[in-house]
Order: sequence, then structure tokens, then C-alpha cells
Amino acid sequence: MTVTVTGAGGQIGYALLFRLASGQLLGPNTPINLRLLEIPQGLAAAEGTALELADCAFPLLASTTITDDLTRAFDGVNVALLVGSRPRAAGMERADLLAANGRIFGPQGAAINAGAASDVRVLVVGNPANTNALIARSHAPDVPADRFTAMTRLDHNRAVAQLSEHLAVPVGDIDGVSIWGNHSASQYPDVFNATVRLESGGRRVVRDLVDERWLTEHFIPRVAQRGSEIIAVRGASSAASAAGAALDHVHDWVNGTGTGPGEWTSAAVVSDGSYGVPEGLISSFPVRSVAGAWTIEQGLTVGDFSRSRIDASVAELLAERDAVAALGLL
Ligand code: NAX
Repeated sequence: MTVTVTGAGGQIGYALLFRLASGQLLGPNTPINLRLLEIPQGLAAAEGTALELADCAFPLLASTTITDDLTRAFDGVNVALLVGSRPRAAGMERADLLAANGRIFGPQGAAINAGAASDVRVLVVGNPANTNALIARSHAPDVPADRFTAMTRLDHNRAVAQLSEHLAVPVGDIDGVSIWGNHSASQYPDVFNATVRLESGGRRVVRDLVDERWLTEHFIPRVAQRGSEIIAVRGASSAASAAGAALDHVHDWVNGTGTGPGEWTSAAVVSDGSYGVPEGLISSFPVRSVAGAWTIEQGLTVGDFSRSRIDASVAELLAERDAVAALGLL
């Protein structure tokens, strides 16, 4: 399998590539041809990482190519992890940020359209992830739209971890958490369909174990602003946890999620209109991977508390879509 990682010289790249090459992305039986895409000023860092990858002598790593050329990077790609993006600089307006990223993700989408393998799967990690994925997708008309996704798995994992800590139960005993909307502070982590496995074998509904005040004042803002919390404490943005979530996303996409009650995860996928999210928008949903494709979990309870929060995050996605459309980036 050919796996392309953009922004490979950055800190997520450094946390991601060793686990990826050891087999944690596609499993222990799939050799990988790795393509590392960087901008010219990032090539040396990517080359340094590639030297260390070689020194790990990973049996599954068949080849490593480092390039700043889009055609070379995406030729025959099966899995594209689009990590590199243009961060918001001091004083940068939102339109400038969207325009700068449009100049990155438009050409990358076009290169994927031109050269990717027919089974290509794309995960956008670089922010603003949902809208960057929308831009890439709009430049790849020959690739099925559902192959373009954006990462909210880190938000999902953060939500599960917060619940686990609050309820003092193992993370593996929690099911049915969902992230809705945009990968931004407006995202909505939803526990209304979540349950906790009991030692007796039964399950308890999470909503019966947490009060609304904890949800509104602690859980929702802490999950949504966890990235800022990490920066404040660590002095740098999340990298290892973001890399872990990217591996989780692609691994589950390729290998499938659980089929039992509540065994879904979260990913930003192209909306089919489910739950009132406008068709075509790349929004986070509760999803399962079935036969290698994401499907949106249907029939979940969405009460007023959840509805207003989903709508607010979707409104932000629509505003981002309108802004990039106005800039001619779609
Ligand atoms: P770094 O600044 O450490 O690395 C980014 C790398 O991308 C740099 O080496 C840079 O040279 C490269 N790059 C920039 N433009 C490029 C282009 N056009 N083609 C190829 N490479 C390019 O950032 P890092 O901490 O690795 O984060 C990467 C992105 O992930 C950022 O946009 C960040 O906001 C985003 N995140 C997304 C998360 C999510 O859950 N979706 C969570 C973590 C992270 O914040």
C-alpha cells in the first residue's frame, strides 16, 4: 500500500510515522511504500525523520520517498494523510487563513484526482480540517466523495477519556459517545446515547450518571478546548494524541468498527442529509466502518439540548463553506 503523509517534517509527522511504519495503520501484514510530502523549507526535517525510520529497520517499511512535488507524492496513493497546513499567524483574518489553506488543499485534491489509486482514502488532519477536506474533495471530481474525511477522532477519544476519568470506569467500558459538527471550539461532544458496561454484564446510561451542569460547564467546554489546554500546559500543540487518533481513524476505516450496540466512533464525513446536516457538508457524525466505507449511525436520539448545539456547529461549517466558495476555492 502506498501511504502519503503531508507535513511529514512537523511534530505530528514525527509522532505518526514510526507507529505507522511499524504496522499500526494498516495492520501487521501490509508492507508500506511511504511518501513524505513537504514544502521546500520542511524537506530537511522530513529527511531527518526518514533517516531515523531507516534506523528502526521496520520489516513492513518497503520504501520511503521524500518530495515537495505533488504529482510524485500522490501517484498511486492508497491512503493520504493530509497533515501539513498553514497555521493561523498573529493578526491573520479568517478569510486569509481559509485562502492560504485553499492554496494547499485545492492542488492536493487535484493531484489525488489525477494520480491516486482507485481505492484511495483521504484523511485531513490539518486545520481547518473539515473545510480543508471540502476544498480537496471539490478538486477531485473523479474520486468518490465519501473517500474524503476530516479528523474528529481526537475529539472523540478526548470525550471518552474525560468520561472515563469522571465516572472512574475504564475507557474500554464506554460506548456510544459522538462528536458532531466542526473540529473547532463549536464541536458538540454528545453523551446522550452513551452507556457504561457494568461488571454484572448489563449497561448503564451515562446521562443518568452525570448532571447537566457537569455537561455544560465542564465536559463540553473541556473536550472542545482540550487543544488549548494542551498548548498551555505542554507549551506545544497536541502531537502524539493527534497522531494516535489519525491511526485509529484509518485503521478502523480499513478494518471496520465494532458491530454491537454503541460501538461506533466519530469522523467528519460527507453528509447525506442525516440529522438535518446539509448534504455535501463535511461534518462530524457518529459513524461505523462497514465493508471499508463509513456509514452514519442512524436513529439516535437528538433532543433539544443536542439539537441546538449541533445546529450551531453546522452553522459555523456553512459559514466556512460560504467563505471559501466566495474566494473561489471550491
Ligand atoms: P507543524 O507546524 O509541526 O508541522 C506542519 C508541517 O507541515 C511543517 O513541517 C510544514 O513545513 C508542513 N507543511 C506546511 N504546508 C505544507 C504543504 N503545503 N505541503 C506539505 N507540507 C506542508 O504542525 P503539527 O503540530 O504537525 O500540526 C499539523 C496540523 O494538524 C495543524 O494544522 C494543526 O492545527 C492540525 N491539528 C489537527 C488536529 C485534529 O484533531 N484535526 C489536532 C492536532 C493538530 O492541532
